Amino acid sequence: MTTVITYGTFDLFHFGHLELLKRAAAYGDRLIVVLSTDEFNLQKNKISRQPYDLRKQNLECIKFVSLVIPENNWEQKENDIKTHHVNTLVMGDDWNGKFDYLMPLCKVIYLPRTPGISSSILKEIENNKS
Ligand code: C2G
Repeated sequence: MTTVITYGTFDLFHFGHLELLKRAAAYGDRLIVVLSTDEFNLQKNKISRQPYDLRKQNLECIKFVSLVIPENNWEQKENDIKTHHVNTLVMGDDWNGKFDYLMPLCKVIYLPRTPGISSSILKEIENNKS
């Protein structure tokens, strides 16, 4: 059983998120998504449109997502990797290099972001409509 892990806010879930998760899932038998809490988003200078529970529901509908757990801080990754016996951490390449310090614990892979879509773009569209 090989385990992949990834982290994010996944606000206003969109095809860029799905493409990332789909590619990440291909690196193992199960995919764990560590979802930023509303409180942690504030530390990331992000205010998500959707609350944690709704963002969690969205992710739990995806058949190749095995588990969704909360991301409460920047420091928990090492413990997450050990607790869940993670083989590979996958992130979009906007994070390129940022998690290399975890390489002794697991493989770290950065995948190209899907161009042309982001939660911020969707928020802009929503703002312009209202
Ligand atoms: N992503 C992508 N393509 C997009 C948008 C997002 O591949 N068009 C990827 C990001 O690179 C990230 C994941 O989807 O790997 C989730 O994106 P966000 O919800 O924006 O997550 P982020 O704020 O980057 O949080 O500790 C790490 C942070 O929690 C990551």
